[in-house]
Amino acid sequence: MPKTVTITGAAGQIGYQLAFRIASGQLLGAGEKINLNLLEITPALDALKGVAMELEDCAFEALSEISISDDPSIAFMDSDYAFLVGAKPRGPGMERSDLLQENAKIFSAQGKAINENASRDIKVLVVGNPANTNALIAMSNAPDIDKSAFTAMMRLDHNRALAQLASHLKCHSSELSNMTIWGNHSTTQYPDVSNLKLNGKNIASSLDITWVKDDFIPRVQNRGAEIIKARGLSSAASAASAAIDHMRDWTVDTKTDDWVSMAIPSDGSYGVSEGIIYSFPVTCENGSYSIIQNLEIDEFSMASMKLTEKELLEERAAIEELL
Ligand code: NAX
Repeated sequence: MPKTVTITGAAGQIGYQLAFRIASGQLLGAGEKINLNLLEITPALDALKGVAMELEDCAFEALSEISISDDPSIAFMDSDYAFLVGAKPRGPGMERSDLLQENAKIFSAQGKAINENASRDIKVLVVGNPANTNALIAMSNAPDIDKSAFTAMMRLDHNRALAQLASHLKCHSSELSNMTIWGNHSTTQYPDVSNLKLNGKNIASSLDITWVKDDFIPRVQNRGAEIIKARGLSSAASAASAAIDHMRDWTVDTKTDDWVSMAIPSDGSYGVSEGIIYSFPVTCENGSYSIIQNLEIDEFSMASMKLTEKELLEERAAIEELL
């Protein structure tokens, strides 16, 4: 039986990358057949039709069927993997609270459609911003689906941090491990190198702390803006790549001697308020993730983790009535 993969906002920048990479087998392997359900808003349906035509023209071995729709109940029908990418961007003069409200409407409708139509074992990754709070809204509107099915993307931040560290340490990012992004996918996120290893050896104490605090952390926090400045458009290929990394690691196991950063419903670990979608270091096994426990948290880290938690609590308060 083919697995069903849903992509929302599939005619957008990230969706256009994601659909082709998934259809070519980069999520589940080329031998695993998939159906692609693509969702867009009505005015983008013509563009979406073009995306579907191009997907057909690739004659991908793994791709069985493509469905395009502007109806979430069709797009989430029997969905096993859902990438929630489509979101309302911040328009001119729009306050952050307006942005939260506008997106809350989209993600509550999609949460309901997931609840009514998707596979009970669905895995949901929210990419559309504000991703963590959008995931919280979708989760709250899908009471029949296990809460652990709802996650938000921090993997781009995680990968960006590894790339910056590799460049600074003059090594390859694959030689680095045990780095964490805590909190919200926003400029308050906390990239934490307290446990960083190079080829399995802890190197945190030998890092230049001034570089970490004054260069590395702000650079990772603001990398999205740096890309926009250079490209004139926001990150798209790197975001799609990170989305596949996130979902594939969640489905297949992660390396046992490392961890990844995923925004997941907080269970209160490390004193983080329960329920908010907060990024933790996790390992994945048999399709489930678990938070790495008992890491030592110093004063600087705790203050940074609290700051990003505060922002998520404020976001939750702004859309409380939709939960
Ligand atoms: P685009 O504007 O290129 O594409 C978004 C697409 O979503 C559009 O085609 C739009 O028609 C569609 N859409 C809007 N509302 C929809 C709805 N209710 N149902 C279905 N489709 C809908 O944006 P793109 O560059 O692809 O970015 C998509 C989202 O990812 C944005 O919210 C962006 O901020 C967010 N990002 C999140 C990242 C993360 O790490 N979590 C990083 C990359 C990216 O900035």
